[in-house]
Amino acid sequence: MAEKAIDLRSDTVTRPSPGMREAMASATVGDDVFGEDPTVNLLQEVVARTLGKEAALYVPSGTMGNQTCVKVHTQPGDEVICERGAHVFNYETGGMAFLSNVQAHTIEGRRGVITVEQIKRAIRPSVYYMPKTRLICLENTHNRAGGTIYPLEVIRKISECAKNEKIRMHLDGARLWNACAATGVRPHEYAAYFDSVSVCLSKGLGAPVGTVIAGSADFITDARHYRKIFGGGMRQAGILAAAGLYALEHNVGRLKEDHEKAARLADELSQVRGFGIDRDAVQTNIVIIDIEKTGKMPDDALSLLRGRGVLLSAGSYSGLRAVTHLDVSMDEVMSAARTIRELFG
Ligand code: TLP
Repeated sequence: MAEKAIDLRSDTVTRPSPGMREAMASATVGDDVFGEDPTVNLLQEVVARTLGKEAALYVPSGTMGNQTCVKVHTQPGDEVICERGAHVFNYETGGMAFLSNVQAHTIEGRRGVITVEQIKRAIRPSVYYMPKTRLICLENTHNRAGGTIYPLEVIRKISECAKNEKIRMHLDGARLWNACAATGVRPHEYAAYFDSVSVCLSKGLGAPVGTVIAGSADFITDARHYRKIFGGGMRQAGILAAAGLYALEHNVGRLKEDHEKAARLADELSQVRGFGIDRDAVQTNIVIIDIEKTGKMPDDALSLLRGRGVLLSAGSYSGLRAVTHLDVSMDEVMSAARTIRELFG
C-alpha cells in the first residue's frame, strides 16, 4: 500500500486540526450531567439559535441523536415513515425497533427524496387494528442516495400534511450543513418544518465527536431523560463540545470545497467503462459508483483499491462510495481518481 492512503471512506475519518486541539485543551469544563459545563451549554445555545429552536442537547453520536428523538416522539407499536435508504432505518442497528419498539414504514424515494403524495398514501387510517403513523423522518442530505439535497418546497408540503394529520417530523441533518452550503438555504429555514433536528459535528465539520439535537424546550427536557438512559450523559464533555464550537466557527464556510472535489471526482470517474454514476445526484460531498457492469464485487474492488492506497467504502448493494472532506486535498482526490482509472479503465 502507498505510504499515506487517500481516505475517502467517509467524512467521519477526519482528525482534529491543531487549532481544534488547542480549543479542546483550553476549554472551560464542568459536570454536564448537572448541566454545569459552560462549553457544552454554549454549544447547545449556539446550535439552538442557528436552528431557530428553543433548546438543544449535545449527544455523543448521530445515531444517539436520531434514536433519542425517535424515542421522545413515539410510543411502542407506532409506525415511523422514512425513505428506504434512510440512515435511521439501515445503519443504526435496528435501533428504532430495539429502543423505541416502533416499526418503520419505508418508501422508495427518488434520489432519497419522498414526496407528500407518497407520504399521504403511507399514512395509516385511524382504524383500531392498525399502527399509528406517529413520525416522519427525513434525511438531508441523504447519505445513501449520494449526498442529495431535499428541496425546501417538498419539505414544506410534507410538513403541512404532517401538521394536519398530527404527525411529528424529525430531520436527520447529520449533513444539513452541506445542504445549506450547496443551496444557500439557512439551517433555521430547513429546521422550521421539523419538531426535532439532529445535526452532526463529526462529519464534514471535522470534530472528533458529537451531534446536537434541537427542538422545543419540553422536547429537550424529555430528550435529556432518554440521553441518560441510553448512556449518553457525559461529565466534563466541554473538552469535546469545544471541538464542535471550533468546527462551527471555522469549518462550515469551507464545505463548498468538498463539494467541488466530489464534482471533479465524479467527472473523472464517469469516464471509466462500466462505472455507473448518477451525475445529477452528486450535489454535495458524496459520490456513489455503481460497479455492477464491471463484473467486480464491491468487496473485491475495495481491496484492489486499498492495495493501491485508495480507500473507499461500500455505497449500495452493487456500488462504492467516495466521500470528500477537509483532510483530503483536491490534488489527493485527483490522484485517487487516476489510480481508480488505472485499475478499472
Ligand atoms: N453515517 C456514516 C455511516 O454510518 C454510514 C457514514 O460514514 O456516512 N445520519 C446520517 C445521515 C449519517 O450519515 C450518519 C453516519 C449518522 C446519522 C450516524 O452518525 P454516527 O456515526 O455519529 O452515529
